[in-house]
Amino acid sequence: MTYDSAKAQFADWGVDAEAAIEQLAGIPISMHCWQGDDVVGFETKSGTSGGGIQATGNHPGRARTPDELRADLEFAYGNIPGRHRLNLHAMYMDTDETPDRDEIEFRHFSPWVDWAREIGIGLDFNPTFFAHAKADDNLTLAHPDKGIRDFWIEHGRRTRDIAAQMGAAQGNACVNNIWVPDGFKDTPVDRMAARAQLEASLNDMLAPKQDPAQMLDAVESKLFGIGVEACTVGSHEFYMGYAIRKDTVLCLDMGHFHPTENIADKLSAVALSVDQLLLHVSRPMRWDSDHVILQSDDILQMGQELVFSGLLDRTRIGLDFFDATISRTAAWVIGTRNMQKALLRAMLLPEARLKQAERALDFTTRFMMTEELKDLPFGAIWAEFCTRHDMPSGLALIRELDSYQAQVASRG
Ligand code: RNT
Ligand code: ZN
Repeated sequence: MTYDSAKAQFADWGVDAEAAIEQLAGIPISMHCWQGDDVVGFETKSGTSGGGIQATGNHPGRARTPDELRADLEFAYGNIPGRHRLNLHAMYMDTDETPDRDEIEFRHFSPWVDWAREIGIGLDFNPTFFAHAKADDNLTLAHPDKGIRDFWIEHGRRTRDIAAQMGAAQGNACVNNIWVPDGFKDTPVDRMAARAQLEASLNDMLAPKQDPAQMLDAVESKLFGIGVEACTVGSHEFYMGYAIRKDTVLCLDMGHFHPTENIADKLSAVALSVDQLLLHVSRPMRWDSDHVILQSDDILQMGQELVFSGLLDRTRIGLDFFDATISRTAAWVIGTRNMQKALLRAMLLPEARLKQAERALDFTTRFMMTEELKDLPFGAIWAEFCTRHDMPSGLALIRELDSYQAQVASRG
């Protein structure tokens, strides 16, 4: 199937494949640094995984240093069409110093900033409220001990400063996403105290004004995690309300809801109440297991909702998966490209005709169309998109991924 004949087939349905290719090129995906090293980070002072998140598997090639991680990222970006972003966690500092979390400064991240500028990507950022001795109770901002809370508030404030400096350096806002693990393994008797405490700590942390052109605060909810099965303090309702009242970005992680909930369905609902959204696109198999995203129905629906609900300009698309049983760089490349494919598939749908059928309550037409559209030659349009960006696809991509994995496999 040539591009021209594929394009003609889409044109029959009134779809402009050229326009879709152009639109997709303008959508950055914020790729998460932590897929490259199984969420370990580069702190020397403290750090074991924790907070109920853990990568499983021991595939060879884990990045052990910032230089290795950057090399892996460069390889990944080199096989993903378009210009993208890097979502960096505070535990990925690159410095000879050993600052604790409440001591970090911009300079501890400046190698990342210089590198991002050199290769032309934007940075997003995250405070790290896990993998630290002061988070061992799975309580941080909601901890009853003021000393512990103050430590984490200071950490959060510093990440906001760092994110703002990153945003200033790159000339666009760096999103600083707040996720805390706080919760209880067994049924608490004072949920209200914990939630009021989280609210008060967040207020303190967010009190210093930052320029929204430089950094944006986002808040990420969760349903439960390993070790916090009975109650997560920062639940969806908690952060939904918080984001509305405090005008922060609301982050929806696809793994942080009941497994049968449709996260794509939530976008239009929350977008009526919050201005900006952040996504952690993920694939929760049975729980928040952060499997690499596929072109599965959940992901395709996410892409379609972003396009059809007109939310692309106020949604930051971030990814959050980590799988250590397969090549980590292949996971990045295939996962990120799958997000792009989900968007492209949506852009290649005859949106107006589908919506028209639905408004006319002609569900038969909507049904016939959605099913017949699945047979259109999407792959030829995607291949053309890759070719125009000088990126491999199909067997050539697999050769690239295999050969890079072979190079890094000898890492100890
Ligand atoms: C944890 C959250 C959070 C983390 C990253 C590493 O459940 O999804 O986003 O995965 O911050
Ligand atoms: Zn997440």
